[in-house]
Amino acid sequence: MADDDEIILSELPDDELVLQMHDDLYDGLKDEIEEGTRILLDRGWTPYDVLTQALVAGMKIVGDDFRDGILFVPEVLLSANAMKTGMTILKPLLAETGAPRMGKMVIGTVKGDIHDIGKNLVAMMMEGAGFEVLDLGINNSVEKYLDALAAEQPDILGMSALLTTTMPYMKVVIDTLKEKGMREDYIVLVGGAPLNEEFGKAIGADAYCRDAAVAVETAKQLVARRHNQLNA
Ligand code: B1M
Repeated sequence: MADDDEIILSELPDDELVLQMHDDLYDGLKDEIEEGTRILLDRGWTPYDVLTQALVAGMKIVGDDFRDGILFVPEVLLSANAMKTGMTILKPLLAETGAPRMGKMVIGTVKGDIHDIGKNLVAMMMEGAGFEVLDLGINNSVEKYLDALAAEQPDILGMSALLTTTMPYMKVVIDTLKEKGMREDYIVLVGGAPLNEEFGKAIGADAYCRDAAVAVETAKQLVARRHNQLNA
């Protein structure tokens, strides 16, 4: 029998369940995040709403308290793992939209940086929008990006950086593409919390993407523009 004060997630109304999931994410409770994610989906929530309202919004609270020195790396790692459990459930559903093939993207987090939640989210949403995505993971050197570009010939190169110390590496990659005369072969999109529009322009990217939804919209627009130019 359950303790008197044990919270039964399935008995909570939607708004309270979402708040409880924020708490559970904060506490790094993987099983509860998995259960909450499934409950919301069973109640007819779209995968996108579960992702943004329950998981991403919860991770924002974790991020704020990490910044303010209230949470530390081990706790944030647990939250990140709980978040990934929820994302694993949502991934096939987001990819299942039956959208027509839009193009191909190679994406990875830059060298020196191991943050991958935002990058994974972008990859998931791009797949959901009909893009084929090759995810290079974290800590990618310029050589790794170049090898993947040569092997995959994508329309888009996506790079993610979450640290002010690693974001300049994006310029190293773009400059190398320029040196090799390959820059115009790809649309280069960049993103990550410390970046902004100005930085994206300064390093020579085609666009800075504030979030995963913007990444999808920008990718669609730039790929369409490129196809029109090639067919003109
Ligand atoms: Co780190 N960390 N962390 N961390 N961490 C930040 C980034 C930080 C801002 C926290 C803080 O102090 N406020 C800070 C960076 C400060 C700075 O440089 N300005 C920081 C630090 C300092 C560090 C360490 C140095 C801590 C230490 O060891 N002392 C260390 C660095 C390790 C390394 O990389 N070498 C470190 C480690 C970690 C963990 C391992 C504990 C964990 C990562 C786990 C993982 O990713 N598997 C972690 C986490 C979780 C965070 C925070 C709390 C959350 C990041 C996250 O997942 N956000 C973060 C605080 C914050 O960002 N406010 C922080 C949720 C995610 C959905 O958002 O990643 O922004 P985000 O992605 C968004 C957009 O940015 C955009 O779309 C995404 C979805 O909408 N986007 C793209 C991202 N990439 C894109 C690529 C695109 C397009 C859009 O390509 C086209």
